[in-house]
Amino acid sequence: MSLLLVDPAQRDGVPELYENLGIASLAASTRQAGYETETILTHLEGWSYRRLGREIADRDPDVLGVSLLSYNARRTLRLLRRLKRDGLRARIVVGGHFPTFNDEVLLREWPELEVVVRGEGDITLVELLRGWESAGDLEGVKGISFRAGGGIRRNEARPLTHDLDSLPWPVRDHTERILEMGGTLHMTRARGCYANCAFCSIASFYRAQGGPGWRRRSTDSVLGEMEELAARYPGVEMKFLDDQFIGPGRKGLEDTMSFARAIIDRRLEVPFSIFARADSVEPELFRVLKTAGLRSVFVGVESGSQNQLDSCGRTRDQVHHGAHLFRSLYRDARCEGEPLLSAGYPAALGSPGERPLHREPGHRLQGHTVPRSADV
Ligand code: B12
Ligand code: SF4
Repeated sequence: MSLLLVDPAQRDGVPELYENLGIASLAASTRQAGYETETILTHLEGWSYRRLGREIADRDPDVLGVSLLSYNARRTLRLLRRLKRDGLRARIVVGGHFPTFNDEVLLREWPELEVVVRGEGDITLVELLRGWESAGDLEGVKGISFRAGGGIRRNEARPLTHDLDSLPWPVRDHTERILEMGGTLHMTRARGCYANCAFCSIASFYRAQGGPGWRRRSTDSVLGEMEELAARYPGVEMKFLDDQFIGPGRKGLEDTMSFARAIIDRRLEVPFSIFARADSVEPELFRVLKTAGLRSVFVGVESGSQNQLDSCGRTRDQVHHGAHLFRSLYRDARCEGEPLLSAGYPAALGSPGERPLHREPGHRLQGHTVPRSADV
């Protein structure tokens, strides 16, 4: 049974250079289970939706798996409708954040879709393919929604995969080309997040599967993959995509400290970047991480005004604490003549009650901008 996994483009025809680790993880699990899986990253190819349609039709897979986000769902669904009208034979399954929360409406309004996978798809997709292959019923496949008996059936949620080491490492079908084109090398150490910011889908996504939100791979597994990638792509920076690289509480800090020390002990010398919450910024930990190869930290600040931070469940003190520390690390780094540490400040735009920043009372974010920050 052949499977084609597709990440639809962000914008028509604009190339973007990264491996989608959701697709790459699904490809790894299904190949390990013996399926013939091909992957298309539309954004990397720079294809239009029209061209994507032609490429899917030419490949004529038995099963087409599409990853949907809110921003590209409607456009992609219209393409799938057109492909089905034109005779596409493949069974279509969709997954990702948007389908997870919209399974019923998708199945009601888009008859082209056969199954929606909710939550993590690694094991679910393999079980679904086996179910289809054996023409058995799908009632026992946890984590899927599908049409049955004239209605929509929502099977029980699949519990999260607690042992992330049990999953195969993501495939790297496109990485070589991505790097040749100047793109980014993606990595993961953990999945999920322990926080619960009002505007973010992460907590609900993983808690719908029973939690705990944050899980990590063993240090041996991560270092093994880093070593292998470093041997294949020497000197390339690895970008950890984990929603929170640092786990919850004191244990999370200690655990990250041991990970950083393990990198130093193995003399990996791999530059890397991470995402972290401002309240997990602890000076000693970040000094050791920097020695281990940390080059960049992306901190979600969301806003400079307490008004807005309230709606996200954050305090400005946490944010300022983080910003101060990065400033001092930056200065240390500059004094030592080493590579600089920089921080990014994305903002949650469009929150209820939001006002232009210059009208916000007490807005002080810009005063804390770390020099050379890429995303302020
Ligand atoms: C790294 C990242 C990026 C990177 C790389 C994008 C990428 N797709 O690789 C960059 C910076 C480019 C980026 C951009 C954007 N991102 Co982003 N990104 C992430 C982040 C932090 C990690 C993605 C990841 O690799 N996860 C790890 C893998 C293993 O998990 P996964 O992707 O969820 O896949 C699993 C399941 O979802 C499921 N699954 C997924 N697809 C499919 C398909 C099938 C057929 C099946 C069966 C299962 C299945 O199985 C997978 C394996 O378990 C996520 C947050 C997160 N934790 O996922 C946000 C996230 C995906 N991004 C988000 C957004 C909004 C965007 C942008 C639209 C932002 C913008 N305004 O431009 C763009 C869209 C770009 C794009 N083409 O994807 C939102 C999506 C929310 C939504 N409702 O759709 C997320 C969830 C963050 C959030 N909570 O707000 N992003
Ligand atoms: S800390 Fe980040 S990933 Fe976690 S819930 Fe908040 S915004 Fe989402």
